[in-house]
Amino acid sequence: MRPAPSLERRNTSKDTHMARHLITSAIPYINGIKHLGNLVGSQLPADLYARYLRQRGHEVLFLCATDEHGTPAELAAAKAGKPVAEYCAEMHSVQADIADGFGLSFDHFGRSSSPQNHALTQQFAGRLADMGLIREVTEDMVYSNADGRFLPDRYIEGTCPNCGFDSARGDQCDNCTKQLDPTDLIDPRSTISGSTDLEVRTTKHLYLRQSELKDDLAAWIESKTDWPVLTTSIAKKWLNDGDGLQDRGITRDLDWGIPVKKGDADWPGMEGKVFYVWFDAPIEYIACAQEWEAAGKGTDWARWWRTDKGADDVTYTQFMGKDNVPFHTLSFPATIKGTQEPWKLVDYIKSFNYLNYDGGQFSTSRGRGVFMDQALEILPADYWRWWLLSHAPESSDAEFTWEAFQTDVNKDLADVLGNFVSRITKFCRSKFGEAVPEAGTQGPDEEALIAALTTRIRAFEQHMDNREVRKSAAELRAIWVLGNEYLQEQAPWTTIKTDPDRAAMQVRTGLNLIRLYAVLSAAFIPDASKTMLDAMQTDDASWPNDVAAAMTALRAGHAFTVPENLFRKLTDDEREEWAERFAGTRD
Ligand code: B3M
Ligand code: ZN
Repeated sequence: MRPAPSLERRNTSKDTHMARHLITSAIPYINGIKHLGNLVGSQLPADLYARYLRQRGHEVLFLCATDEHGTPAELAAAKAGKPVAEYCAEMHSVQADIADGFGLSFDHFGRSSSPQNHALTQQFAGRLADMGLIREVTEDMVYSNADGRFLPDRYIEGTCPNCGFDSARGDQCDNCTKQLDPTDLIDPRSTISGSTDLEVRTTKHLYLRQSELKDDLAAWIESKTDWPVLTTSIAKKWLNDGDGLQDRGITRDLDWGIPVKKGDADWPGMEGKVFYVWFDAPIEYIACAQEWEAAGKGTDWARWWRTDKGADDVTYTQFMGKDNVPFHTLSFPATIKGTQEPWKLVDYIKSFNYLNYDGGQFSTSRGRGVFMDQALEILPADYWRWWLLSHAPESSDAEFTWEAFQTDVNKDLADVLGNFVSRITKFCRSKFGEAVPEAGTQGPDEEALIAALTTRIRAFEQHMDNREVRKSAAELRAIWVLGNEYLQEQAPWTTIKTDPDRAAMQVRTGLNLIRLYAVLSAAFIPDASKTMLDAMQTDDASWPNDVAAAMTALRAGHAFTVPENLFRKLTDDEREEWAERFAGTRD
């Protein structure tokens, strides 16, 4: 029997791939402006994916926030001579503005110090305690006589027992990434005063019994066969070493942070202590959705986060640098799983290697490399977005050099894409006027072009769906090149002398390519994409599911304008000036 017409319509007319995607980027520490290596390791690829999925018609919730607790915030505020809360509020708005400048399309940019995160973190801790997963440990902590206080992990530096690096922090060695306890360090010193007059005193702390969840977590990681090897190899390393799954202290002796409470209730013996920043930071992913709702930007946060409230059909992807992987593959899932409540677990963890700067590392303390605010001072966001994404450190570390940046920007953006747009529009204006010319019909060459485009666009979609950033960029570049090759071979400026109708058709094909490029490139270079659509005087940004149809979207007679140059070339002088400026002179 035929289905009822209404049902049939529902089944056929709707985009059958419509889905719901929750996307989070690792939340940047509040202590200062991030460099381009940080940007390409989390926020930028997350934005690329969010923009793409929205374009494909999916429902997306894209969240990020500032990570405001812990010693980095305290230290930075002290250096700035400001109360921590005031410092954090200021830096949050600085980071939000810069994110905006890069076109990061967060649905909400929250704060881990929000009331929502306070309540939720305390609620999680209380629930974990009820589940028997928290134990109170009386332990020996490092106390600094000179500073008159216990020193949290990050206030202690010393030599790494694992690799011998002489500036390992009390929580982790930046050189070999080993997670450490401060008492592991050789020759420890206070980073507040530099004092080595440290002693060990007794104090009480809460530990999350992650070890209880080891088998569950191991089976879960084992089931993630489609995750990047970088992600699963780090997770498995921690699981197999046992290292990542030792019970973790989740409280600290600090003033600034989320007070230790059992839900709403006081936690006897824990007065004056706060939760460890790595306990509350990932919980902010959830609290951020509550903040998003509280800000009136959406409704029903639970629909994204609670599998009993509709989140079971959400696909959740996290983006982060490799140093954050242990916390997202093991610690945070332990927090979630330990509650045995129906919280949404991550479905895919996309992690990145490091981007290095010109033969070394980016260095915040030495001002080495380009920081996000400086980048926007010297060039518009799209230049950076394109270069960083097309060089995303996926399979290995990558390196930023000014030579590569100049060469690639000039070639890909100015010569290939920009030049194409400018040649077609200017030629059309001079020979046919500022409207899509009517004459001529497409032939075998255009059919071949459409076939080649179709193949590449389908490959591009595949790479984007798989969150393969570099491959997507390479495919997009190849799609731009197809247009250039077509133009070069067809040479309408020659054709017009013998066959003006055919030249008109070639130009019409080129103008439609511009619109197509605007659509396909939008997630990478949103500003240029908008300029192209505006120049084509269309708001038809529909995805080219049918490439042949997309190539006739702009009909004969449709008016357009010649845009300003989309991208300019970077000069040798600029390259040299910038290389010198960002080489790193201590402030
Ligand atoms: N703030 C570290 C970082 O910015 C940390 C990430 C937290 S994600 C929950 O790399
Ligand atoms: Zn080390």
